[in-house]
Amino acid sequence: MSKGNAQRITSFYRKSLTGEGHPADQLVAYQTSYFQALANMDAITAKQIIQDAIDAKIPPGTIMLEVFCSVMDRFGELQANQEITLSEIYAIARLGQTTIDQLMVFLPETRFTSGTVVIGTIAGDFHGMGAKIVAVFLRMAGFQVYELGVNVPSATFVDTALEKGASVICASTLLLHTMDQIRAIHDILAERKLTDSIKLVVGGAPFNFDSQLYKTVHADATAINASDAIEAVSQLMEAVSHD
Ligand code: B12
Repeated sequence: MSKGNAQRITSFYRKSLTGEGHPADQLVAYQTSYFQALANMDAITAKQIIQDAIDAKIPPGTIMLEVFCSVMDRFGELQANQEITLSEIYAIARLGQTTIDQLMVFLPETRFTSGTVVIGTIAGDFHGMGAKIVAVFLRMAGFQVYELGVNVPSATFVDTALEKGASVICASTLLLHTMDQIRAIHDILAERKLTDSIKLVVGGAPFNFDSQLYKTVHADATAINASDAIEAVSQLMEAVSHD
């Protein structure tokens, strides 16, 4: 992919996905009511709030990142402070999954012209929503994306990338103790002399808490959310095509 092409894809989709210019207080109102609906395990109200935000012409990508993801982060804080139980988080995550499905309909994929990507959540980790949203955004940006799901062994990322002709592996983890598995993807790539032809992008909560952590696991890049993931993947696709 040419440099101009990568930049065009990135700037176009960033704009259409995140819809710059929506008043912060409008988003805060949706965040507050959506948070409340999930906390009450009220699926009907949660669905209605998301529909209201769509009807108010807030771009679905913005709703996904600024309402859904922000609210899940807030539940993460409550979990860390032990103000909410794991079984409650589990039930809330199930409701969250229906929100992803509700919004995905409004985030259609584009014809594949940007390159091929393999994505999954690393072995030992069953947090699957982040990788799923990144996959949706990458498809919108024209990437062909192979989703491996959760609890994926490091070697499977590499084997699938080779099989599908992918130039980028996207590995997600939300747990700190799975860092070795992420690093193992790089080690397998290095062992097979593939580091020039297949690049590694990592993401998830630990990488968002520490922006330099990706270097420790020898990844090529990280991105804090699905919108920024488009840019990171586009740049690496370009690097591969120029090598
Ligand atoms: C929901 C949730 C769960 C659900 C998951 C359900 C599911 N189907 O996914 C359940 C209840 C199962 C769960 C279980 C556990 N959880 Co949990 N969980 C969460 C919570 C609250 C939200 C995660 C989430 O889905 N967020 C919404 C998604 C969309 O956001 P995201 O994943 O961050 O993804 C975005 C970005 O990070 C980025 N991104 C993500 N992946 C990638 C990949 C690439 C390549 C790129 C570029 C970008 C990118 O883009 C995404 C979209 O914008 C987080 C809190 C948090 N702050 O993350 C804790 C959290 C991740 N969990 C935590 C823990 C401790 C656990 C358990 C160990 C608890 C336990 N005692 O058993 C277990 C682990 C189970 C396992 N082995 O996987 C901790 C992890 C702490 C740590 N340092 O390791 C957190 C941070 C909570 C906390 N603050 O303590 N959890």
